[in-house]
Amino acid sequence: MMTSELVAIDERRLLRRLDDLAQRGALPSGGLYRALYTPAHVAATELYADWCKEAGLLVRRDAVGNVWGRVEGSRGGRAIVTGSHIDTVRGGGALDGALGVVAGLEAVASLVAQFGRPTRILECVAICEEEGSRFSTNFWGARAIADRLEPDEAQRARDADGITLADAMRGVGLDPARASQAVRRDIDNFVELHIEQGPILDESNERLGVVRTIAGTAHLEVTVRGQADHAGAAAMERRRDALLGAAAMTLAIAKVATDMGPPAVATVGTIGVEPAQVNVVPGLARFTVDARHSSAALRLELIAEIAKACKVIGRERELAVDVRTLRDRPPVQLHERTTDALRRAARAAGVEPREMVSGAGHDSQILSAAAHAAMLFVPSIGGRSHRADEATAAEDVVLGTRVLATALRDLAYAA
Ligand code: HGY
Ligand code: MN
Ligand code: MN
Repeated sequence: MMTSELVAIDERRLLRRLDDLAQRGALPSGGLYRALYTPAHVAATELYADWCKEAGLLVRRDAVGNVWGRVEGSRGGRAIVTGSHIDTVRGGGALDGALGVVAGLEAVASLVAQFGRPTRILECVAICEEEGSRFSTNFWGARAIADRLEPDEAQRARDADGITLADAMRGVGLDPARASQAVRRDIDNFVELHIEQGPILDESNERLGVVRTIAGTAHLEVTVRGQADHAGAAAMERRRDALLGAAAMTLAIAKVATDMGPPAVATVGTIGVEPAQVNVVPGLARFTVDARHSSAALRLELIAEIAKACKVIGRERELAVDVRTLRDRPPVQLHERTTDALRRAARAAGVEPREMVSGAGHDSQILSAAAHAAMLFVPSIGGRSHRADEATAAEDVVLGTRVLATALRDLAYAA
């Protein structure tokens, strides 16, 4: 370990770049949307690549479009990596993912400028996709790195217009047949700075958190089948309205999570009906459920209770109910010794970081299968995230970046 002084960074450059990145994908109605392989996404990754070049890093776009900036270490070995995702949710804010992308680069650039070549390979990365906001898949970038892509996934995943992920890749000059070449087996540590996205740090007036556990997430698709009917001629008591059933299920799902208590959460985020006509009783309703818990056992119980509640309502209303699992990611514990590097760096700033559970999903949860992963949180004002007014105080953005840089110095410049 080197000196315990906090690493200096270029604060103005960091904040300006966060603003610049937020212009890529800015929506006229407020907020931003950088969906994988769209022009806004390409513009953001090109900007990031330019900044990496400016810092004198070796820049590379991998087989799925993750962009890496690298400095070789004098002793080689396995790499020390920092970064986050450059895509956003629809109408998202300027920091979810972007903070870890811009701060990661700032940390690496500052270290190289001040301390020269590290002993270990040091890299920053803009991960191409994490949010699942365009295609029927998520964590595409991190899963490619961690060798967790499914066979033919790029051919199967589609966006709302029916465009396959494979075609979208071709559209930006990537070959879907080569996606597996993005795998990295030589990463030692992955350290990610991220906004908390919840209210805990902000409400307790704490400035830094380290993540011990990332909650597991299940995405379910529930299909409810009743009977389409005439909206004028079918009497209310004779109907088998699929949407009314789905509405009752939505309320029941929220109750299951509420009754289980924190940190159980369950969200119905999308719903559609067929035939979707103003004067037809819906014969089919289909909705998604996002269910999360940080305990492996309680998460399974939550999922089972949700499925049971839907089935019970289906029986009561004479509706057929099918519950399908779209994706299922168990909770993940982050790496203790790598987290220690963050704890030491936070203490160098005079801050005892809070030990936290993340309800939000992160690239680190995927990369922890391929590397020793650790995460640092800075406060989200009002706990706001996945919305346009997501914000973190500038001094916390700066503090988080300096602590990240200090932890990376600890890891990458060790004798
Ligand atoms: O869904 C999540 O938790 C993440 O923001 N993608
Ligand atoms: Mn997000
Ligand atoms: Mn994120």
